[in-house]
Amino acid sequence: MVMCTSERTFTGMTKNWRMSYSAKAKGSAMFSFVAAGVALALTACSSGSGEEKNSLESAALNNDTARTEEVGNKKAMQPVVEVTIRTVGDEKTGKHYDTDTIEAKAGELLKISLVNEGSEQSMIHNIVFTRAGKSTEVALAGAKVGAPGNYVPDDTLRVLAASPLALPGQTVVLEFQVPKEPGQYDYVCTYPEHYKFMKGVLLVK
Ligand SMILES: [Cu+2]
Repeated sequence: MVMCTSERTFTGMTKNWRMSYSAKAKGSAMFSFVAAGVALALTACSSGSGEEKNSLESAALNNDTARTEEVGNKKAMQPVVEVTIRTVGDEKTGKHYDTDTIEAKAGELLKISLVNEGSEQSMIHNIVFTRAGKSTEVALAGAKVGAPGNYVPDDTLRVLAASPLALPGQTVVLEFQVPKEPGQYDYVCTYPEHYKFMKGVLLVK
């Protein structure tokens, strides 16, 4: 497929774009970008090879292929890095995360599994990633939001990503894209008063 050189280039560009987008919007909106990219790539290729394919039909026919490629390329081009963090301790022994530093590469997809190993009823935790030095402010704002808002303020300037609440014995998962700017970020549990003990640093390199 010598004549499809442009397809390869174009598809590559589309995939990168989709990936940077995927952290914010999973699902159909994202997939439509992929489908559009495939349609355009096929059109570009067809015009070179002389085949006459309707680009929309091609997109429809290749939906499954695109999805497979999407999964395949996601693995090949931007793996999801999985990290497990446990919350240990209780009111008496002191509650904390089992790690106070997470290292990540700029822009990578991070899948955090938060395992709540607490047993007391008040051992309700989450993990919220914030801008550097903003974890206490975010936690205090979260406490005001209260249970209806999962103790997370609606603040996209300071909050990078937030997990659901994990009750004692539960595990919750948070997947997000690490900031592209290397540097230090914070994470904290925003359940009331927990920020004093449950916090750490996300080092992006
Ligand atoms: Cu907590």
